[in-house]
Amino acid sequence: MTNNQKLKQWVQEWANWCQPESVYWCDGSEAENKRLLDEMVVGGMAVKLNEAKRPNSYYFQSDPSDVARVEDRTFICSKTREEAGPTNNWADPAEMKKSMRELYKSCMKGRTMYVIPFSMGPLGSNIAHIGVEITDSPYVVVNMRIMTRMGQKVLDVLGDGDFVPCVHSVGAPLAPGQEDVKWPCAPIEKKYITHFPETHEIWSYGSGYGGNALLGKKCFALRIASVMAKEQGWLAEHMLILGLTNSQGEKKYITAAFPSACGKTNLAMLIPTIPGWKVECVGDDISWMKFGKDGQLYAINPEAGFFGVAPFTSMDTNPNAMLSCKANTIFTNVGLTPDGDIWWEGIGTECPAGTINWKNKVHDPASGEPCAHPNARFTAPAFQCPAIDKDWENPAGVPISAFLFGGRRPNTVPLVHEATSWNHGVFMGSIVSSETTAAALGQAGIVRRDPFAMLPFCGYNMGDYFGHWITVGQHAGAKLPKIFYVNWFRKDENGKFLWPGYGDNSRVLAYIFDRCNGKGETVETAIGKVPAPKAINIDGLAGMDQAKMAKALEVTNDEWKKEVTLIDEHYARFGNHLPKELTAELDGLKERLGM
Ligand code: O2Y
Ligand code: MN
Repeated sequence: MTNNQKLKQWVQEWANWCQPESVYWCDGSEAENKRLLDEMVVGGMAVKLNEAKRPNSYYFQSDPSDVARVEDRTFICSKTREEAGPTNNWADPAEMKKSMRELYKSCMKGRTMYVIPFSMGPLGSNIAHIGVEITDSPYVVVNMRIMTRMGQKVLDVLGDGDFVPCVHSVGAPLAPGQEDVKWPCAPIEKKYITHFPETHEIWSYGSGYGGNALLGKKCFALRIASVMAKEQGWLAEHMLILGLTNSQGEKKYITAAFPSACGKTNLAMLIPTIPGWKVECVGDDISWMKFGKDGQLYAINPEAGFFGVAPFTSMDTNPNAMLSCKANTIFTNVGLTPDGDIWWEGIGTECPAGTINWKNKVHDPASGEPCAHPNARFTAPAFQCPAIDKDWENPAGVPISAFLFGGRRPNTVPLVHEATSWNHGVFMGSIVSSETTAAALGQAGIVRRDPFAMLPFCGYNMGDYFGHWITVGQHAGAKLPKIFYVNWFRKDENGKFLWPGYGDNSRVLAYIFDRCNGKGETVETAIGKVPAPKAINIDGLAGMDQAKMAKALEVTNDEWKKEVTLIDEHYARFGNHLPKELTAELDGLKERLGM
């Protein structure tokens, strides 16, 4: 329990307004977790998986209308539209609160209001922050128990301190006697995922899925935390964190920002193909970094679990992820096999006859319909990852030696290049892009900018966010990480990938490791330093030779002249919020290209 008066009052006010049948404070215990899961099984919302095959694991199917984050329904409600910037949906905070309060009125009728105190980051770490989510979804409670540190221990650390208040409702009140559905939610036009940067509040209504409902993740750890980070001089980033150990036993930590669906989880858990090297995982999605007294940036993973995409995760593509979800895992929108286990496309085995698809129908492989929804997820405890780093819960964080940015580009962008200065690195982050594929929504072959992989996650004006990164580089006594840009996805003239990816990405990581030690030969180009021929070890790499490597690393000024035109358009969006340092970087690039 708690004596935090502000917290108690806040909960009481929302309980009065939402009218739940009861209010329950989560203690985070195993018994509580089991009770909630059992209740959901009895209520038909969850299926307990076969204990012998998938111990203590549960299966959920969402409503077909509630399967992913809803960016169109996500709002940054700063005082002015300008503060939200050109890349966010903006709404007036007072108006948004007024209309959402109407939606929240009596919205929890017939349901329990759960109060979830949670810590983003190891309890008591000075890089961590505390939030409290109220929700009427027991599914959210059991997921938050995996994804965060939650319960009484958080209230003990909170004392009478400050917390980020997070309000969530599935928006589906129950009339007396009304039977519940297995996945309650509201129609799309009533879904709202809203953020109030001035007051560090989050209000979410109508969705029970992932980033819309587990408010510690994208809403707090990125959108609100990015605002806090700017105010307080730290970084809240959409970055994996990995530990890299070379064959001599020397270790460095690296973070990497890639747009969603570019393989962050795979890189975070990579198994190197170069003998003697080791990758260990601190986090697969989000990194919070603060300066230590020694001037280095120290990172924590604010999360405690993985909310990973299931389809195409297999013992071939990511054995560590597969082993992370071998027990104590929640699966959402995957297939359910007749023997009570899970299945999805690309899992590496034949789909057993009689498997139920995510829409609760017997899967028909001939139908062309997938068995698992493409955004089907596993929620698995991070400590179960066989490659988890021994310092993943170190409250002091891990010291960062390098930042990587990257996206999916079939041309133009070399396999790896290095910034020549901090501001040049910020420039690289600001132009992160991916080319759309046929599978993505909309047209294929369009270059989409996703600066710092934060496009859907920056809680304020993205131009000011660039400015914050410039300021971080001016921190007194800072020993800043080196900055690199990688592109695993470059293709040859026949449309074939030039680089094998997966475990062989360790060869690029090894080169980056050497660069951080002042080793590894480079060649200067207009866009930065690329590895000299033979600087990347390709020993034993089937199908690779120096000619192919040269293509993977090639910087073509004509391609970059076209790119600069696109960067001009991209930068124009930010008007006078674009830092002058980035204009200077772009001008420098133009000059080096002879433009
Ligand atoms: O669709 C969702 O709600 C999940 S999105 C997500 C989940 C885990 C890690 N990253 C992401 C993302 O969109 O970047
Ligand atoms: Mn992500």
